[in-house]
Amino acid sequence: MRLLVTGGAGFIGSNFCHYLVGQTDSEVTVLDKLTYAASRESLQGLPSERVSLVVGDICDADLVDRLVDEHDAVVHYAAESHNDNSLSDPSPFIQTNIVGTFTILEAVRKHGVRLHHVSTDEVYGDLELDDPDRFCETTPYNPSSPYSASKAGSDHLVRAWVRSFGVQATLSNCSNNYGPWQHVEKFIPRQITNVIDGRRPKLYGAGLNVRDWIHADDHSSAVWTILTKGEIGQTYLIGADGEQNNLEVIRMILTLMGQPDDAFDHVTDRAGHDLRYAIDSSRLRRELGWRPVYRDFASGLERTIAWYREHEDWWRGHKDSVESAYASKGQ
Ligand code: NAD
Ligand code: TDX
Repeated sequence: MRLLVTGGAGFIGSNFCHYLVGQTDSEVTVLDKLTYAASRESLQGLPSERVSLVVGDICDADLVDRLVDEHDAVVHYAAESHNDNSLSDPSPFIQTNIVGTFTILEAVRKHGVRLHHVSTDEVYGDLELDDPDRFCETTPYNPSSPYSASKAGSDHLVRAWVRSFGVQATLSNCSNNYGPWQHVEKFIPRQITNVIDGRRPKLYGAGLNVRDWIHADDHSSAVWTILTKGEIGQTYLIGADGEQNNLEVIRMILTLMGQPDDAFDHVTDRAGHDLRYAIDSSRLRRELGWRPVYRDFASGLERTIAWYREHEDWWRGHKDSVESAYASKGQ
């Protein structure tokens, strides 16, 4: 299969490219604008005869049209992805996440090319801590932030293009990913690199907010499963039963890194901070036979800590500017 992977130089997209090279015989073209969140290094080591990078914008209709025409399927990861940034400046979120997805939809419609659209569980809003229910494919949309609202908008566009124009698309909504190549602005890499640097980890508010963690490799295998076995027009939720509150995660990181588990700071909470995400992925498991490999969050976290220790050159250049931006907001 010749695959066009948008956002393939970002965190999850680059992990997906490594998965494709290791587990399939696909040829891959990455289309990526190389925003602050991307890195060419995340694609280093992949064979050039199977993986190539086109630097460009998913909102560039001519470029997208030409690339889509040259491929058998598009896996669409490209997005502005950080909630905190969407609170400071929503504009690029509307442009890339909504207009960019529209641009891809028009190209796959014209050329009859298969699309898999990668989305997030945040489109469903949040759950109470004691709610026995988890998100499932029929949970109503109720996004809280400009980021999650823009992703919800992109999901609605994909569904409308399936229904109105017969576009051959599937969708997935996944929970919080962790693993290598994640930008240091995000929760887990920020805290790991803080400890490496002798800074104290920063916990928003009381830290009781729950996230449902999945390793990026498991997200990749789920996307490949849906791309190859999923039913057109359907949505699949991806999750690995990894609920942890943020306080527990910071304590785990500190302990795994040999520090006292109370050596962190409480900082200003995120505006509109979603309380809890939790995914019921039973449809994906039952209908398509997918299973996560990383079942033990602590050992996945330990490997991720080791990766950030070994790849300081990769994240070092971003660290000070990320921390100054957070500090200016009291975070
Ligand atoms: P990321 O920010 O690490 O990477 C996004 C990539 O998209 C970057 O390489 C960036 O350069 C590229 N990009 C941004 N705007 C672009 C544009 N206009 N044209 C071309 N490329 C552009 O994000 P991520 O965490 O890897 O997330 C990837 C996808 O997965 C997103 O769609 C996100 O909504 C979704 N998702 C993420 C998570 C998570 O936990 N990170 C969970 C569920 C779903
Ligand atoms: O320093 C921090 N301290 C802190 O307590 C940061 C950066 C975050 N947090 C909290 C906020 C969240 O409750 O940690 C939790 C995780 O924060 P993020 O890493 O920013 O992730 P989140 O907002 O949950 O969104 C992530 O998962 C869903 C991705 O960034 C999204 O792209 C994805 O859709």
